[in-house]
Amino acid sequence: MAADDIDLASLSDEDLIRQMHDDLYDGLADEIVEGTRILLERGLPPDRVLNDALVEGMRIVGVDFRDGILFVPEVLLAANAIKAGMEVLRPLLAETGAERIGKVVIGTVKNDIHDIGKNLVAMMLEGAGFEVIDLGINNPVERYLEALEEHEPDILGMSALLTTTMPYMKVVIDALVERGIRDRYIVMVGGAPLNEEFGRAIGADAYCRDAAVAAETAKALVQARRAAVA
Ligand code: B1M
Repeated sequence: MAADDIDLASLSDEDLIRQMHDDLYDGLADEIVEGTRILLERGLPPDRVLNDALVEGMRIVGVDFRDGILFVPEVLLAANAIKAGMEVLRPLLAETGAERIGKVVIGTVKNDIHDIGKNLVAMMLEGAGFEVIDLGINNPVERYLEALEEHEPDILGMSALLTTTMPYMKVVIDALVERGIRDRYIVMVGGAPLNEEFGRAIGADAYCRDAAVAAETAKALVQARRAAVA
């Protein structure tokens, strides 16, 4: 049974989604897992559960975090709760019958520990048929370079959620240029404070506003590159 003895299974889809926003806000991971399972059992598509229940709930948390109503400890609990829900969705979002179509190295940049969006992007890329090497958070340029050398991916993906850390993406791209290896990789960037213009300005191949766009863009760019060398 959920918080305050609310029987989540008795709620309509809309009420359950609203309740999940509250539960995410309160950092109630068990309730988020239960709500996610109920919505899936009722036949809601995983991307709808993800966007309407989980990501929208986190957006609401973000607003109150910005306004000083919520603080880091509460937001950490909300982050744990959304991650618990994402784990239920993972096999559905990352499942693919398709052959591997390419390899991606992805990570959040140095001094940035936000990983929820990056994890979603990684899941959707797996679902689109990519092998994903996830470097986690707080990656210095050296870590990206090592991983590129070790894994020889088609794509380098970088995520940043802070206006103070997004410029670091250019540090990484400049390092690729300096070493004469920029053209070996498709560079994709994303994260809430970025936009198309920023992506262009730092020399990325693509800025992607969300995980679904990232998966589509990755497929299109890898196919275009293969076609160009064929
Ligand atoms: Co942070 N935080 N946070 N935070 N946090 C933001 C980003 C902030 C906007 C909140 C706010 O003020 N409204 C603000 C940044 C302001 C700014 O830079 N202008 C902020 C701040 C200030 C901070 C701290 C500095 C707070 C402090 O300590 N005083 C601190 C910094 C820590 C650090 O990194 N050094 C901090 C800490 C934290 C927590 C640890 C508490 C927690 C992170 C937990 C975790 O990730 N494990 C946290 C959280 C959760 C948030 C908010 C509330 C939610 C972020 C999130 O997960 N969104 C966030 C507010 C917000 O963004 N509205 C906020 C859900 C996720 C699905 O979306 O990450 O945007 P998002 O990812 C999307 C797209 O952006 C895109 O696809 C994803 C899925 O569709 N995408 C890509 C992302 N990466 C991509 C890569 C791609 C392609 C697409 O290609 C490679």
